[in-house]
Amino acid sequence: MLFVAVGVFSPECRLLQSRAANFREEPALPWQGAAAQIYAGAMNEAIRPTSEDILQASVARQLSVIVPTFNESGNITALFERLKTSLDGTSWEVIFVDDNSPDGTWQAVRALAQQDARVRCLRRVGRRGLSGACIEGILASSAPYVAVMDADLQHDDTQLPKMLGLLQSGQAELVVGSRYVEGGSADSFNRQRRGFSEFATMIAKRLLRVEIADPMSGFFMIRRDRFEQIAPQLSVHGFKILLDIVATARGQLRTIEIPFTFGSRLSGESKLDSMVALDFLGLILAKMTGDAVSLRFLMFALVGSVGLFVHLLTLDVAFNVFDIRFAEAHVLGAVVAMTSNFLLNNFLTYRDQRLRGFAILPGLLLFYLVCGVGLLANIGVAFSIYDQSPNWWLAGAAGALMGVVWNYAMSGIFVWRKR
Ligand SMILES: Nc1nc2c(ncn2[C@@H]2O[C@H](COP(=O)(O)OP(=O)(O)O)[C@@H](O)[C@H]2O)c(=O)[nH]1
Ligand SMILES: [Mg+2]
Repeated sequence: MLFVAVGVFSPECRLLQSRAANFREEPALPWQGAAAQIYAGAMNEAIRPTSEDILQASVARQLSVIVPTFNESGNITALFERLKTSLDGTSWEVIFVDDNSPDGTWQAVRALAQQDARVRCLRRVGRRGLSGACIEGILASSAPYVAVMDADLQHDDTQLPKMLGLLQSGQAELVVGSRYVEGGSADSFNRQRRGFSEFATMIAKRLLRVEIADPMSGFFMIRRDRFEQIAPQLSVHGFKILLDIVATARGQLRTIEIPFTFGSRLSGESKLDSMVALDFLGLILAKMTGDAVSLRFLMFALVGSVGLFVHLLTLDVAFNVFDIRFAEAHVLGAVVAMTSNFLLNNFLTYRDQRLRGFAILPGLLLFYLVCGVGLLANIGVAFSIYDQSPNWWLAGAAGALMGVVWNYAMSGIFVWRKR
């Protein structure tokens, strides 16, 4: 009912209103006019809007601010207070997208949302990832302009009105808060972080032909219609959503960068660890190959080659040092290699869906099973190719490829399945 009330009284429903008006003016049959009045009367009774409803419906939200959070409970209220001040006079909302933070960030957000309707909480369970959180938050909102910013007050909220003005006036479709244009700075970075950030920016610019100075920024505002166009091609993995947006748009997004000073974190810790470099590499690879090459598959194959080395090493030690019979030493080598592959994949390839605690044991047993069947697939393909043309390396390589693809596909489904 609430939806109907809002719909009938919202400006977007002009079509509905004018149809209703026509209907009243030109009844096709004599009884229709009266019936329409009775019907409208009953409707009005049921959905009679309060003056507050009408006020809310007529003020269309201009800006949705999306804030991805993970363990940021100490920053929520402070950020909201800052937004209230800097966005005074604008119709806005803030959507916190929380990945079920152990520190209860989502509870802090819900408590705030109970007090102020401008606050919304999107709690995601069983998922992690900054880019995915931002994409879902943007797609769950409806204002014509959307901003993305950190929860920790490192991004300068006082720039938001200026960013909005640039979009509303049509001068830009994307406005980026930049640390690397004149007037901007990232003084709070330590040397190592600054080095990585600058190196990654240089690589991104060269390889993806991204023109802007700070494609790694996490602070930007974009027109909703432009975002919705490119959203289906964006990666939900990783941390670099702005880089993904700009690379995917291939220069078709009118962009303005405005300087800001990247501040210090108010409370909590940075979530970006050294693995960000891997994510970055994955995004570059995916964008350069039109999403044909997945970093996950490459990692899986790489871990597989490490496994071959581990297998041979174990076989060598068992057979030559401990005098274990060849068949047993070979089986031992296979089990050790599968175990180390499982651990490496759990730590690197699937670190965003990492199995922890008790889940590790069933995961490992399933991995053995998947690899066992993979070995049969490997042998089957190799034999059938060798039957047709006795070319040992072609048959061997085809068998090995079959094994890797099988193991990758099946362990993605059964071992590290998304929960
Ligand atoms: N929803 C969600 N938010 C995340 C995740 N990782 C980081 N964030 C949030 O993304 C923002 C940027 O992360 P932060 O640790 O501040 O990175 P830094 O500013 O580069 O050190 C912060 O608001 C984090 O709470 C995640 O996996 N899921
Ligand atoms: Mg931050």
